[in-house]
Amino acid sequence: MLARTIFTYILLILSCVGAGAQYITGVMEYRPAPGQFINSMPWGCPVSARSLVSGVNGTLSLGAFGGYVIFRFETAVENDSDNPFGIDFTIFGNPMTDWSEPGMVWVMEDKNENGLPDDTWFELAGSDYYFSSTLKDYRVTYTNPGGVEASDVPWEDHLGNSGKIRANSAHTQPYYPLTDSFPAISADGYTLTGTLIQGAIDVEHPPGNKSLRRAFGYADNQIRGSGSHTVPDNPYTAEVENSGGDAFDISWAVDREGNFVDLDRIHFVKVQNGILHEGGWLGELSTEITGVVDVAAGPGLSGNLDLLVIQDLPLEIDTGTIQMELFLFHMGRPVSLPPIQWIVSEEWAAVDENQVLSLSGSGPLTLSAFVTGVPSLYASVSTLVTPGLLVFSTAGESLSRLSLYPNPAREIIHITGMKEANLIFYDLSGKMVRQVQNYLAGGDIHIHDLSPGVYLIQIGEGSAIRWLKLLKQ
Ligand SMILES: [Ca+2]
Ligand SMILES: [Ca+2]
Ligand SMILES: [Ca+2]
Ligand SMILES: [Ca+2]
Repeated sequence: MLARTIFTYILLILSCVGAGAQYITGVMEYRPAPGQFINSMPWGCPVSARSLVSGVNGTLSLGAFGGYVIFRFETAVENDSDNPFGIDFTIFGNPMTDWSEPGMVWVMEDKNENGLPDDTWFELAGSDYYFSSTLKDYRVTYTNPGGVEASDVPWEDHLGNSGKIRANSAHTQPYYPLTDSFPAISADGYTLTGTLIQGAIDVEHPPGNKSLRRAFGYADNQIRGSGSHTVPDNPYTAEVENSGGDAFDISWAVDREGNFVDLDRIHFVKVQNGILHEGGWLGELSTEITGVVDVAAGPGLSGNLDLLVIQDLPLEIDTGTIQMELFLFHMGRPVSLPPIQWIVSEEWAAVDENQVLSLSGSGPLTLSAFVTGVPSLYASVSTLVTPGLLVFSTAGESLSRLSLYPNPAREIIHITGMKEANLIFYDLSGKMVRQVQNYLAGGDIHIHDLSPGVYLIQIGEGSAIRWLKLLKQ
């Protein structure tokens, strides 16, 4: 009877942890950056780091840029070429559609077999590793503002930029890691070093704030699926397959010079927030993770392994030419770029054979690229082109002093700064939602029937177009 009870108990444990799947077995270090979740449960205390052990439903925030956690697996995670899509482990976070908080991932093999992460870290090169905007060895120093309540935490980077991790009313505890919980962090200030990526972030249009998902290779980036934990997502498709979450291939590991290192196995993983950005009402961008699982070996799953990636354009651009950056990957490693065909949504935009974008007009713009002859290898980016120079109407009238008020607005707006003009309202997808003919400056424009959100108002026509941005509440 006792034997049977024990047997049932063991079966229960096995089914609870996913029939023998390997999860994190220990956390070696948790060194968060300041952030709205730090020093509070359940996301930002030392015990939060331990919540990652043995499953995928933990709660850990890394705070702002550079905050990190290091954990280990009991048995090495093998870089097994039989794994689905070449993927070796999956990290789960809490991203949402259009809200990613990308964390960089580093791996280490316990070469000297002492059970400690004192060997060499190798970065897993994700899609954004290759963008010119990515900065390696980026250093940020945070200063403790002190006090027993939330207040802004000043930061300074090694390039001379500075800013603050802003306190918000939803989180009232101090954001700087407190000495009682984090004795290894100086109570005055400390510096965190890592790889900084730019991301594609728009926090100027609440409530529709966006931090777009990176193509592949980052934590807290792809949402969770409903399949078995040990059967990974295919990171080379945008869709969520199998377990979802963020799939990682040890074969992406590079040394400091960016050369691939071909590791056979790893024991330690470091996840580190790679973004330094305010998230508007969502607070600073901070990577969260909830657990990590070793992928089950075994062939039998196939899928697309090629991916074309274009570096995101800023939300608004105003220059005449821009060097586009695009990369073709096979199993996450860049291959030489084959001939590319571009499709532009506006005839005033063109991309030449050196991937230089030229602009001779303004308005919403979408650019798509595909590998010549392979339309399924496809990527696209969107932006708004605004005239960077002072624009005059055909009558020589200056349009430089346009103003729109009130803004934000609910019911009625007014535009001044010109005599008479035709107005066209667009939503952010580029769809025309309203036209006003022969509008006289200062007159009422009723907007109560527009849905809340951001609109772009085109004022004038032809060579005299100017744009204003309206936030409808
Ligand atoms: Ca692999
Ligand atoms: Ca070691
Ligand atoms: Ca996928
Ligand atoms: Ca998150």
